[in-house]
Amino acid sequence: MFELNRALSRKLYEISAMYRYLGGGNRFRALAYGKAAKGVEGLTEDVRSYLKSHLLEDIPGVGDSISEDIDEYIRTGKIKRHTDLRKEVPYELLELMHVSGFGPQSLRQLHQELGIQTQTDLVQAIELGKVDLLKGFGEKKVENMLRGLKLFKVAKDRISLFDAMSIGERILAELKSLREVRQIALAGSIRRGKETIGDIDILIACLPKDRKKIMAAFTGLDEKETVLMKGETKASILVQDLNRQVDLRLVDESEWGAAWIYSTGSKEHNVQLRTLAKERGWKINEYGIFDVKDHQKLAGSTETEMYTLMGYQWIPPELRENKNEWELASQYAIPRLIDWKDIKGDMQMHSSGSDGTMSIEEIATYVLKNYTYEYIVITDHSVSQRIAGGMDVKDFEKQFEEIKSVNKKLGKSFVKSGVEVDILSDGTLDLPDDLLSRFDWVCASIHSDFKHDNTQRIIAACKNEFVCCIGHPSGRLIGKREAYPVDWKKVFQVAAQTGTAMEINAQPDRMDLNDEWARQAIHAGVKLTISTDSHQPQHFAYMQQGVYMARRAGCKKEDILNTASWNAIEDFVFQKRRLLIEKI
Ligand code: DGT
Ligand code: CA
Ligand code: CA
Ligand code: ZN
Repeated sequence: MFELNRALSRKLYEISAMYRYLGGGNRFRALAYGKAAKGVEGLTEDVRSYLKSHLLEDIPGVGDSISEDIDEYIRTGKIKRHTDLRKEVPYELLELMHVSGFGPQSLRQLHQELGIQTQTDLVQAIELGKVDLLKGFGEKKVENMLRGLKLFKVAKDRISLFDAMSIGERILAELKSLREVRQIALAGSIRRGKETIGDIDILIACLPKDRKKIMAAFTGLDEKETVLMKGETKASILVQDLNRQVDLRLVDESEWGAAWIYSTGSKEHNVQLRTLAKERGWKINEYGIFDVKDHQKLAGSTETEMYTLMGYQWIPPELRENKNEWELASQYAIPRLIDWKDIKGDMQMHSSGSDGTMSIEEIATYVLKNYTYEYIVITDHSVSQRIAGGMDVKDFEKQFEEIKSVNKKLGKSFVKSGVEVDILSDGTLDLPDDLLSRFDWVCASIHSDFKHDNTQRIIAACKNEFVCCIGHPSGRLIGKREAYPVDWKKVFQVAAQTGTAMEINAQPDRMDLNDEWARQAIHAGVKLTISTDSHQPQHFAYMQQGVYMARRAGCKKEDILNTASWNAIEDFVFQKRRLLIEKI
């Protein structure tokens, strides 16, 4: 929200790190700058407003001299202290100071004795056996450093689709304003809606004479950290936000379709496309489709023209993973995939009743102002989730009343009463059935025993007539926790038989179910929900990434419950109850 605050606090953190690296008498400064960085990070107002009212020193951790740095940064976008320090230290190595196996002392030695400036230098020096020769660097320590480097790389390599989208769209918006830009779009994994993103790819069509100007704008963007590469038609920058690489490619309008397909990928999809072209006696590349014999250009300006010439339906980018898209597209059998405009409501969120930050009324007001939904379902935690403010029967009694009164104020039944009830180790639920029967929507989730096979637990929950949906079914947390083992075939079979839905939870570190499992689920006849599991206002925006996941799974509008009116959802709930009662 406050980009300047974020950028400034990052600068201050870096100054702190550089002082820490230098060590000795600089350690005190390192601490001071660390505190100030945190203070700026936690502000709920733009830091410029503090400068205007001469109150910079009111920012927690900011004293006399740091306030001068902040003043300088706001006025000039630079801090001289930062620039000067940067000349003294191996700047690119500093982020390693927190990784196990490294510390300021080791880094200093590597820099001073071996002249190592970058991580690439470091890996090379280790491989050449130069590092073992340093005093205090035994075999064990070097091994430890290599392990640390690997962990660090994995954690740093990719960011969430949500974060990548916000960076990508910001840059897109800035470049779009240039008159010379004829067409502009995101490409690469971001356009395919992958759950995590390596780098961000942007494609622009323009006249050759305008390339220089567009390149200059791209490499001169305010938020860039460094220009990694700049040519006539290609450039890469590193943006400060999350230290991400952004690649730009300029093409002629006549090549737009071919270039967009190429740069969208996936690589595997492109390779297959090339093979298919070869079979037809053609050559395909990022400029178009050409006849091998006379080099005549057959297509290239739009994606549809390219796919059509090849004999295929246009393939939505989310399906370009070289799976079954070719077969479907050759029969023109790719359905209209769900679109985020189809979503009519959000099926999971937490109020301040459990671990959310807003009251139910605040949530309703916020959502009504920012979204066009017809309903939202409040699903606070049940009693076992003590750390997350889990609620008991009495609390829920009160919440039923609260929801009634909020709806009355709104003049419509916008807020539905739901719950995220815990599935206990033995597969039972931690709220009694007579309470569960009174909710509009019951989502059941696993929040414990992540190492065990949880097939039976999920199946048991599906068999409860009041459970409408299983929340974040696989339990994974991207980059932190693997999914627990589950026999999905069995689970989806029972879910379909009992009329239980499965959730696509759109929290960026969950994205659960993922594309593969969601695809299996709908093929087994299971209905899905997409929900944001919001705990604060910014989270409602995750819906779009959830929709991407559903599209990657090949979901149509009808596969997703919350594209339907609330009446239809009620039917779904009642049908399950009837079905299970009849069976008994
Ligand atoms: P990422 O950045 O790791 O999240 O994934 P992508 O798919 O965005 O990969 P990236 O940025 O390396 O390349 C963007 C697209 O460019 C990729 O999806 C397909 C195309 N591409 C890149 N390298 C090759 C290649 O060697 N062969 C072919 N056919 N296409 C490539
Ligand atoms: Ca990419
Ligand atoms: Ca790229
Ligand atoms: Zn949960």
